[in-house]
Amino acid sequence: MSDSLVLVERRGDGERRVAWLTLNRPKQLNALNDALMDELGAALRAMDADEGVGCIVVTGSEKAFAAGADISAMAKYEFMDVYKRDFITRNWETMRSVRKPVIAAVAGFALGGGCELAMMCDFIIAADSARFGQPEIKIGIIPGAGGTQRLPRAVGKSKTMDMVLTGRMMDAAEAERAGLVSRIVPADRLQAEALAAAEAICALSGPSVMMAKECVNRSFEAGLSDGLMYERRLFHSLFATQDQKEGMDAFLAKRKPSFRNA
Ligand code: DAK
Repeated sequence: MSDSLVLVERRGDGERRVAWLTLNRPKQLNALNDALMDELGAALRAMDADEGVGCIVVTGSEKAFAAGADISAMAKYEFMDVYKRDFITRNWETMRSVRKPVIAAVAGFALGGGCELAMMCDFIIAADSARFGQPEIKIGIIPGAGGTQRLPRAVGKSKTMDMVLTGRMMDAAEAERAGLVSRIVPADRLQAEALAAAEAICALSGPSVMMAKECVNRSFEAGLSDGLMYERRLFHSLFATQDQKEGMDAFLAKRKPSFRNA
């Protein structure tokens, strides 16, 4: 097994391929330390810039997507250590700047920073073995990578309060009912299903995929009128692309489109 904390592969057969990023600290249940987050950030930046990549999948092991930030690394920190060094904000925020779609393929534990990392991705495909939670309260802290902000946007206030204040876990079925995950698949099908979803995205027009992601993300930042205007302007701009002509011509000619990402 490689020493890398994040394994980077390219999967799929299409012209644009899937970047497959596997968190690789299995003995520590993929506890997220600074070195791992540095590697993940570097891989995300590289794959986002790679013209041959159309979609990114982030995954972990069968037992854990990630069981949270590394408690052994955090245990000794004082307030001034974390405040002055802007504790782990530096490498955690990379995910927010990725423009290509990122799918979290989650099996096993996604806890604390692991749940927050999954929520930073564009959508979550969960194995039936997945368990989500924000248990930080049990070790005397609170979620620090967006859990108190992204979880209520996904599942509402009541369930977020329940999760954050009691630290309990929810299983995949509850997570799907609550809207945290987009779909559940049998654990032994997780990789195949995530790859199929990512390949389907790779086959589409890259610019329209990126604009769709931008617009949905905008809905979390802007009021409705501004969000609608943002969508309208990007929608209009797609009529300047070759791929819009190709997509519509192909539909009318009853053939498969051949997108050029232009
Ligand atoms: N950190 C370090 N090591 C961990 C770990 C973690 N979060 N989770 C598990 N491990 C290690 C265990 O210590 C154990 O190591 P050894 O004893 O074998 O050396 C090994 O992984 C296997 O774990 P267990 O023996 O405990 O396995 P079990 O199946 O019995 O239990 C478990 C699995 C997931 C229920 C349990 O390991 C557990 O409760 N883990 C801790 C979960 C947790 O509290 N997570 C939240 C951590 S706090 C921020 C960004 C992020 C954060 C904060 C700020 N900024 C951007 C500012 C995030 C904070 C957190 O995530």
